[in-house]
Amino acid sequence: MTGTESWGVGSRTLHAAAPTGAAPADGRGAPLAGRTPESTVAETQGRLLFFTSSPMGRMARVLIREWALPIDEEAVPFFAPDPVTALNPLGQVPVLVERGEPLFPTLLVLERLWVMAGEPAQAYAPARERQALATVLVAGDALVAALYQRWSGLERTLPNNIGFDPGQRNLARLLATLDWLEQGRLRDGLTITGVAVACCMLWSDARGGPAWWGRPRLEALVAELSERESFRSTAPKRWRPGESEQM
Ligand SMILES: N[C@@H](CCC(=O)N[C@@H](CS)C(=O)NCC(=O)O)C(=O)O
Repeated sequence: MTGTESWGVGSRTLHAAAPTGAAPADGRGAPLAGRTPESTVAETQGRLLFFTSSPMGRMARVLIREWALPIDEEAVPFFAPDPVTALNPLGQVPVLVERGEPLFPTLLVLERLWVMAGEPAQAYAPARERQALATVLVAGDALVAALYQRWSGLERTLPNNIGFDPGQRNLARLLATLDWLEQGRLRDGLTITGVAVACCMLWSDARGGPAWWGRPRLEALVAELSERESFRSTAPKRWRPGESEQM
């Protein structure tokens, strides 16, 4: 299968315009300059592959909706490594496909969406914030890895030869990153880093992940962002191990 073909599975949704109407005066959520809902529909520039409840996929979907980007959203079934691996050797989502060229991992996808949106300064200042965004994404990997390990139910097959529990270490890494962000590394409003950390922690809540609250700036930011239509319309379903619903 090439990058330009469709899976024939999942659902596709085109987001033609920012769902909450006019952009705020501070430019948050501003659509592309000169773009109308009609022209956006006519000029679809790419497609985003994601798993329905994926936190990394949600980051991209939120930004597509906030910025009314001409990207077709295409859900692929969890867990479908083969078709995803045909595009991304890591077998992970999100993957942004433009003119048949797949783009990953998440950091590059989010930065590409920011460029497509006209590089809104309110959302991202790469020189100052790239380290924070990259660190949040690594912490998100740690969260996902810790919960996958827990849910797999796989038993120990050897004595512990490394002296620590990798799942616990991944969760500790995540929580230390949240402390680090809390020390003045989060801006108010819709920023890419804020969207990224909010998507991780809201996914964690929906999956019975670790307690992360008690960090006032982060709590306030997640509460504010989760009220936006872009977050409401992409919220992951609640899921616990053993439930039959798709993860
Ligand atoms: N480091 C990757 C992480 C992406 C990731 O973890 N995606 C998850 C869904 S949130 C996934 O595809 N999981 C399936 C797998 O790991 O095989 C990135 O930045 O894109």
